[in-house]
Amino acid sequence: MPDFDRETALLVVDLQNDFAHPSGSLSVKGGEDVVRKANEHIQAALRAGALVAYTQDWHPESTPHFEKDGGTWPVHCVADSWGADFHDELLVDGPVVKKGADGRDGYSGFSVRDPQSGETGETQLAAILRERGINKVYVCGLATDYCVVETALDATRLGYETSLLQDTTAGVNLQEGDTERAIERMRDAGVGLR
Ligand code: VGL
Ligand code: ZN
Repeated sequence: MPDFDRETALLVVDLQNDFAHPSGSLSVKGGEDVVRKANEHIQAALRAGALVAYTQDWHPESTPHFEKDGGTWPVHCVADSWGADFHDELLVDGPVVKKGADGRDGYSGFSVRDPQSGETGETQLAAILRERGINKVYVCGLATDYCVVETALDATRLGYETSLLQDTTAGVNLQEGDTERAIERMRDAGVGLR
């Protein structure tokens, strides 16, 4: 079990229907188990007075992120659609950061990127953690090989003592082994594996 206290945040990454529900457009295998396990951590975190912060992938209808517009992915997490909603079993009790609402995307919960210019910017997440005096974060959610890895790497870069809740995440695995490689990258960057 992670050690939660008032200076710790649990970051719950993208537990939205399109990733976590079996009929989501980018459904990740085991997504609903991740929701259930996340709920246990969320309850423990709240009991200990820790912050629980959530991210949502939040895309416009057209974006170079989507295959139909020249990118990689099937249409998913379009702003205000069912697919972008949190899975309805998820306990939501804390600040929510929507990534990409302005058409910029990127995988990390901390940063966004203009798909045309490549210019990067910050989301509200770092400010939320700063305001609460957070020094340690645990990361869980979907998907290990995209948004979870990038969020965890940014958290360590920003100086947070960062751990991945390894049984509370699952990967897309576009290529076989992507999840293992993502875990290697986190380990190499000093992210704790729990
Ligand atoms: C994600 C693929 C595309 C994620 C977001 O949340 O990991 N993956 N957009
Ligand atoms: Zn996306």
